[in-house]
Amino acid sequence: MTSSIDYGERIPNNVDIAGDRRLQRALESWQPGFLNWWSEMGPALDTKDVYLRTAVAVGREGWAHFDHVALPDYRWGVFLAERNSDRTIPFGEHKGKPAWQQVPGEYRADLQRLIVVQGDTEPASVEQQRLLGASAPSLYDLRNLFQVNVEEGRHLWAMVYLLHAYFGRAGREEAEALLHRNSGSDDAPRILGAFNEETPDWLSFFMFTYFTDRDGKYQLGTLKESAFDPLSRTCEFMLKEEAHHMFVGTTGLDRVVTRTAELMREHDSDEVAAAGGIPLDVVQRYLNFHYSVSLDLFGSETSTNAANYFTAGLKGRWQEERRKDDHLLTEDTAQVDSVVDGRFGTEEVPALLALNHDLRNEYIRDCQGGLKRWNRILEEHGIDDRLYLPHAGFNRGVGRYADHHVSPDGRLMSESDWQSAAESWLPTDVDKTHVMSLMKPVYERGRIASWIAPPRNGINGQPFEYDYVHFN
Ligand code: BYC
Ligand code: FE
Ligand code: FE
Repeated sequence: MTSSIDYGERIPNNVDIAGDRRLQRALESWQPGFLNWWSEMGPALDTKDVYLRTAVAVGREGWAHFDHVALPDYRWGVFLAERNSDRTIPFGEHKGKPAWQQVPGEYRADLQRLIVVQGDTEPASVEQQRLLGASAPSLYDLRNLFQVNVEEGRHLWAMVYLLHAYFGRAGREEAEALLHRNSGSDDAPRILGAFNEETPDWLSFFMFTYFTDRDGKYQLGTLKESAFDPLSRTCEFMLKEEAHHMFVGTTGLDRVVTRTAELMREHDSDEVAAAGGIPLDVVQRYLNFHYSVSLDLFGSETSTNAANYFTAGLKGRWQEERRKDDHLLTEDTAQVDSVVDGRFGTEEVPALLALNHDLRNEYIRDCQGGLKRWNRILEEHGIDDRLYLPHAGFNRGVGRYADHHVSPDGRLMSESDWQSAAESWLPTDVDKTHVMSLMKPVYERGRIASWIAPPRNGINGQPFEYDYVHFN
């Protein structure tokens, strides 16, 4: 069955907001604040309209509709995946009981906290990407940026709906606070570290959508397992949109590596900066940075929070239902990567404590896919250099490695040795200046900046030359 979405409503939705006057009034009174936030903190570039995808239905027959729309008129809505009324809780101490349609009192604070943390990241990323429109390498890329931005805005709506619908007055206050914290702000920063970093250029943007949106994929995947059914259904729908964000990162980096490889061949040198390219070692340093700050988003390797969330049924494991164990984990142990007596080793801990480590390792495995693709591109161009994922202990601010100094190739070092080598591992001022110098907008149809190859395909079957964005 497909429930279609009525775009005549002020807040398009498939959760019958109109049937609950209190909720409708609460969301309608939050909406102007959101629109105000969007105009102040959202995309700074002025455009007439953009070729965007909007959710129109939630069902098998597809859910997306493409059209040129003015950004401020984009219809941010509330869409949940269809309800399965037989759904039972897949893990934890309530395993096998019916999924919750309301929030149990004893889990109110924890669930609210998880929803607020998730909700906080969504507008943060829009704020981080605010200025990128001014330097888009093509109209196709500009359109993809805005698509990601409007959907992250919608993900904020998704969490705000849950706060308003299920968490009463405290939820409404948290919904307000989501518009007041800002990425990088001194007095009211965003909650998680990576969301207070800058995304000043498009290489950073592609790294962010590859590595940081992918944390989103894994965190949403665990919340999709939640016993709280409205959260589960929300996350299931968000994951459909998330796939495109990661596509933007994956193919964006494919195209950067392709262009760099072409220039290396053409000039028979890895010095491609003068030719308007991004040298491979700069790509590696950006990768090292974004990967390491994204690993921090998984929290500590061992976490009583994670154990409590799991036991309560609030947050599961990646693909919980496919795991072949009792889904309770009370008797199990796990090996966690550690530094033991000054060397890398593992430590055995109760499996329940190791869930952040488990999720992080699923994520790392997924990240390897990009490295394979980019190295295949280098190989196809006859280039011997390779990109790699740094050691999980490199440049970490959270968890067991935070007190250690680890090189990208996995050596434990003294702090001073690490500091003096960091120049060759993390983006330098020279790297950033060079990358910024390449960030000149290209707004003519079918044209592309010097530092990136064009995409293989356009969006929704349109050619690369399509007029994805119109200006005033
Ligand atoms: N920065 O037990 P611990 C996305 C705090 S991305 C700052 O180790 P826990 C998106 C932690 O809150 C997905 N603080 O960790 C991507 C705790 O504080 P309290 C976002 C941190 O709780 C791109 C203390 O340290 N979604 O959607 O197991 C664009 C001890 O924590 C950090 C979620 O994160 C940090 N990096 O796990 C747009 C899902 N790490 O409680 C969007 C919801 C830890 O002692 N969040 N802390 O005051 C969670 O599941 C968990 O809160 C975390 C942390 C995984 C983040
Ligand atoms: Fe999101
Ligand atoms: Fe995303």
